[in-house]
Amino acid sequence: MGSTTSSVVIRGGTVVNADRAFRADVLCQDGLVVQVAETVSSEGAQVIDAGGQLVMPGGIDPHTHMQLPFMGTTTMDDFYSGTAAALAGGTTSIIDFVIPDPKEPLMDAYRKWRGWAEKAASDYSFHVAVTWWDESVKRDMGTLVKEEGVNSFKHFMAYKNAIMCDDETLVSSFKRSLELGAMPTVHAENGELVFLLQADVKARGVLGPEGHPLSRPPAVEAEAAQRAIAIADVLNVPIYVVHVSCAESASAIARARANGQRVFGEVLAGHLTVDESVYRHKDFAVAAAHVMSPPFRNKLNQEALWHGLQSGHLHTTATDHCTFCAEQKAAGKDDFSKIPNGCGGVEERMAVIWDEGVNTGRLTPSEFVAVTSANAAKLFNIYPRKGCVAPGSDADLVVWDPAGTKTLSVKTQKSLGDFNIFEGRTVTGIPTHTLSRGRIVFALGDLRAVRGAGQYVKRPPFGPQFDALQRKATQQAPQAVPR
Ligand code: URQ
Ligand code: ZN
Ligand code: ZN
Repeated sequence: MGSTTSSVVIRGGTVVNADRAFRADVLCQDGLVVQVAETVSSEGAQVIDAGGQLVMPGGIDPHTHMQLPFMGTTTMDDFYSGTAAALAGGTTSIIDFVIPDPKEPLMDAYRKWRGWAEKAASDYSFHVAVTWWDESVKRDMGTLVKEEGVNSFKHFMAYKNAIMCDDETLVSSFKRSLELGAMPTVHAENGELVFLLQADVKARGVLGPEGHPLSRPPAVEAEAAQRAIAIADVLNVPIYVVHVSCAESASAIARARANGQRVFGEVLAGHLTVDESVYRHKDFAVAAAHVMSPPFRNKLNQEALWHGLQSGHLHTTATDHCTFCAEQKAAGKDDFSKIPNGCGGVEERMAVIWDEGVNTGRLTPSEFVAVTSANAAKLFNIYPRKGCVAPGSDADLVVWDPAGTKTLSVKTQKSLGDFNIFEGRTVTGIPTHTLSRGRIVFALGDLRAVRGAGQYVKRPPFGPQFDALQRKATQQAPQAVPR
């Protein structure tokens, strides 16, 4: 079966979208879904037998870092290897991050990252981080929204003396995001507290990876989440909190949403399944391999995160795929605060969420589609082009065998990382075929990712929906009191 063709028919499967599941064949032509019906003509088409399987929108991972220069090194996966790994796991789009150095013009950083991503095998898009502020940043945000199809801006509230932004930047950038119809997003950890706690933990002689979670307790995340939510509330701008890892942050989001505030939350597959015991592993390399921020938490937090997804207070799942090898992690062998932060997962996310979510009854197949694809497409304004199996949508599809099994391992992963945080986990429910804009890029274990075949996905601003918010924001502005 060749890897490219203008026509593919997926026959005999059950289509699962975020709103419903139904028996249908799918005809793809020239990169698009053209027909979804009980039977479709397969004249001149390649045919995939999906009998007994599900046909779902390809996964969208809204949080990856391919080829990221960070903490003095650069991740193992670049935009080709990372997106190839994604396709092998049924994820067909990533939203990565442009992260300007402080004082680096946003447009310069954006052009740099766009160059790096030309090798991508899957479609991709970028959140752009606002890591500093002046009028040129405000101007570049406008250019990015109006000309480059960026509709989300990231803010790191952690990583002091590096990419952390202060409240002035948060307020200025959130306000600008509302003006532009763009979604502000945050990495919510109080970087000042982390900095102090890191010094405190080391002063007590704890220098190994077990010190990492001690310096970033849930309260440090919850404070930042609540602060970002409060700033967004006052400015009346929506906000998306990335990698929500603890019950406290999930509760803060649920409270804000119950008050009618537009707050959205993302959960990593890792935080749903891996716990803080990994940091006490006797082997430095294993403990260090799990150093990411926010850290893996006490197991009790996992049920709170699942409840967030089930209740609709948390909306997307992601991976924060950011792979550093043992040699890179060893930079922190004498000081945990120097271990490059990041773990993999872009290939495993879909199967892990299916196994832990659907097989346990926490999520229906449609809810699985919502949290692995459709909600990210809606929140970042590319639905139903992405995140849906319907005529006119991109033919980004995954054929899913709910009875198939696989043991996840670094030995078989496509990522160039040398560790797998899901090592040894046997999952039931795996992709058998992945189509990227109608091209068969993964078939029965055979990966046919094509370097450079991925396209940059422009994401339009949230014009009309945001207009009402802007009106409310101005109405709330204090009226001049007549003297
Ligand atoms: O903080 C992030 O999201 C980036 C730098 C990846 N690393 C991590 O530990 N999460
Ligand atoms: Zn982060
Ligand atoms: Zn990240």
